[in-house]
Amino acid sequence: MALKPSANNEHNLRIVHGACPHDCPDTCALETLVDEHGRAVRIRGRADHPVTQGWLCVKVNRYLERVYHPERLLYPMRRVGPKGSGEFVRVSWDEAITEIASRWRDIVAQHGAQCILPYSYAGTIGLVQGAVTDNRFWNRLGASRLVRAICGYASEEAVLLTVGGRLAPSPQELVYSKLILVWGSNPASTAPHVMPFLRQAQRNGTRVIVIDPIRTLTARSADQHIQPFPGSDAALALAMMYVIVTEGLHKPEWLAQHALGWEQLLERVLQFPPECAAAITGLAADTIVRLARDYATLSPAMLRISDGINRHTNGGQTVRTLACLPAVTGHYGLRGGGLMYSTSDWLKWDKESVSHAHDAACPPAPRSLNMNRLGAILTGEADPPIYSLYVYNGNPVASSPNASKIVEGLLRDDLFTVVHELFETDTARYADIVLPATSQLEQLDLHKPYGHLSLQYNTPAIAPVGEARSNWDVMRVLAAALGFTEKWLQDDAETVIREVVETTAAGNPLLRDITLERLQAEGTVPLPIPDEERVPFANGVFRTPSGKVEMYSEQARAKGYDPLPGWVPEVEARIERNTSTEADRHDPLPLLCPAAHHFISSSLGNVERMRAKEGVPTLRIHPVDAEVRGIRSGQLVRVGNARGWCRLIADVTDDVRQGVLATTTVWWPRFSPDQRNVNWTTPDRLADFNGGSTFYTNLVWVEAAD
Ligand SMILES: Nc1nc2c(c(=O)[nH]1)N[C@H]1C(S)=C(S)[C@@H](COP(=O)(O)OP(=O)(O)OC[C@H]3O[C@@H](n4cnc5c(=O)[nH]c(N)nc54)[C@H](O)[C@@H]3O)O[C@H]1N2
Ligand SMILES: Nc1nc2c(c(=O)[nH]1)N[C@H]1C(S)=C(S)[C@@H](COP(=O)(O)OP(=O)(O)OC[C@H]3O[C@@H](n4cnc5c(=O)[nH]c(N)nc54)[C@H](O)[C@@H]3O)O[C@H]1N2
Ligand code: SF4
Ligand SMILES: [Mo]
Repeated sequence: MALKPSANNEHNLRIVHGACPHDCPDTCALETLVDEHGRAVRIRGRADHPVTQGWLCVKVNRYLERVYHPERLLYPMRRVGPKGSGEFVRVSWDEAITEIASRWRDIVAQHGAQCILPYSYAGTIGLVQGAVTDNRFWNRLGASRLVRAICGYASEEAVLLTVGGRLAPSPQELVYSKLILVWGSNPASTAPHVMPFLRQAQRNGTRVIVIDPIRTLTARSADQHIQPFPGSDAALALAMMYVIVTEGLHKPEWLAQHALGWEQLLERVLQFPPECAAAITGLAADTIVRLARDYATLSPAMLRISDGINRHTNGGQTVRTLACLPAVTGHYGLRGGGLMYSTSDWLKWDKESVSHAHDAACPPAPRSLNMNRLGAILTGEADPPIYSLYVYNGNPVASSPNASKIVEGLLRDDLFTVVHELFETDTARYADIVLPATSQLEQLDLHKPYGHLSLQYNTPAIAPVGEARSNWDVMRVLAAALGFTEKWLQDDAETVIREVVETTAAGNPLLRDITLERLQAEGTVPLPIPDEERVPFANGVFRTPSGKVEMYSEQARAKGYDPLPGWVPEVEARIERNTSTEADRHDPLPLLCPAAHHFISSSLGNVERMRAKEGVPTLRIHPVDAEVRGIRSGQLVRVGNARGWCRLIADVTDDVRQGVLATTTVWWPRFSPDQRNVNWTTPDRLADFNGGSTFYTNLVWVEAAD
């Protein structure tokens, strides 16, 4: 148990500035209070930070329970039992590194370095412990490259094709909106520091409308909640455009000046009158008409999306269609209007200094493998096969789709698996070698948020727990063990940050006054964006090749996509009906599995307090759908399809619309019935754009299981 300092003994404590490392757009500014024994006794949000505003979310507020968790991995281990048994013995770091290096040397000699695959995603999204670790060593080795497409790859590409940059305004700008349309996004759980600005706007009279098949925490406090069928949103957006145009509420002059391909898009729009979209979305035509009028007339309107909406087989086209809406109404470039997706492109780190991919020491670029296909890759899709997998910042057995295939792959006798982790996750159980990782309080890093516009420096607050080492420190020793002598593989984290910041600053005036020393001294450093540039696209220039909103996109066409936005049904198409009868009880229904309030993907899923608050892995099912299947609340149910099944606890509720099922994720399989979670059912099929994931295009049957 962490000691709680009272206000009057806080002066004995050292305050260390940090950054929340998790995959959350808020990237909170942390203050860790450390006592004279070097132990962290408290963690809190910085009061002087414009977005953190002195508070942390429920997940990280009691972070020390994770940092000092009794099950932290403390030293390297080697497997002694069968794969998956969790039987390990302690070894030294030297032994572990020597064994990994020698196995890899053999694999490189026999099969080539491309038979080694790093697998990681967003355990920490720092520059050094994330991006640099994901690149430098692996590029030097010539390992297969991982396409990190599990989260927002389709929406990212859709936004880039349409407006040319992920340039969301900072959340503070929401107070200037007259309407905030929160579309397939649940900030009350997933970006909680957006909420005070949304509330402030509501107090000023702003209307907030949430579009989500589930009555989420965000939807509960909205002025209106609209529940379409999943995967139908592009049809809804096209029908909104239909109403806007036929009622003359669009902005023809703006479109003529700033949009490319409006005439072609209009032809498509005219195929989606509200009655037609009503049948696709399961909404009343009148709801669509009123939504369209509100969106066009309550100006400026902000369209808030995140990545939830893109995890469908039609996710790319859906986001492209949505990104055209603010153009039809001329909301782009207005303070409080436009598209609020991600802030990632306000500043881009110099790619080469992050990756050193073009350094002479690196072999030619090897093949790229999409992480969404991990199970397939390990069981035959990759040719030549993968003989070694190195996992860090990720927990694929819990969080990646079609998990039974992943487990099948991890059980291969000829696969050498290394997992670098803070905990013995379900994935770590299949490792041949387990390495202990530091937590954010024990490592150094620099963070560039994707939800606001301040850089956050993270100074280590405490010494590593046990023998834990940071991601980058392990890369450095592995590089040395393999005889890679380049300086950029040996530099410490601070030197790496200096290099990336200085190299980026050379080509970017935003960093002119931002030095490593300043980041260290201040912890939080706002990007000095001039006032007249704070509103994205205020000058009417978009970052596309034409400088316009590209409704018609030549780049999309060149990639083999439909060059125009539009709606296509999902690949696992739902049976379109609004009713349910006894005869329908065996029909499959779409199962959504969005983010849980108390976890971040599977991270924190082993912290007792978070698990207790989250309760149990439930299946939310509408009373009508439950009735025909004879399902009651509290009952164990089984959901499944050709990929696999899992058991969940039924929660009969009209929080989900009829014809749609929902669970929340990501539960650790270990803490789920049958040691399997919903990802035993989710597809490893790729989205329409960019190899994105499709977790939410998932039809399952559901039946009582007890
Ligand atoms: N508490 C918490 N916070 C998190 C995370 C977490 O796991 N827990 N995860 C982090 C990560 S990795 C990410 S990417 C972000 C995600 O942040 P969000 O995108 O806000 O979260 P999701 O829960 O993935 O999806 C948001 C909503 O989209 C809805 N949705 C799904 N499909 C459709 C559709 O077809 N149409 C419509 N209209 N709505 C749809 C879901 O019902 C869900 O409520 O959150 C980050 N923050
Ligand atoms: N069913 C379902 N599955 C989903 C989603 C969903 O909505 N539904 N969402 C998907 C999304 S949006 C995402 S982004 C992915 C996320 O997938 P992952 O990025 O794999 O996220 P986590 O499952 O949280 O696993 C991260 C792991 O990294 C570890 N870790 C944290 N910090 C460090 C560190 O510094 N070093 C090392 N070595 N390890 C560290 C944590 O302990 C944790 O076990 O999940 C996806 N999975
Ligand atoms: S998870 Fe998000 S809201 Fe919570 S502390 Fe971290 S950055 Fe802030
Ligand atoms: Mo994500």
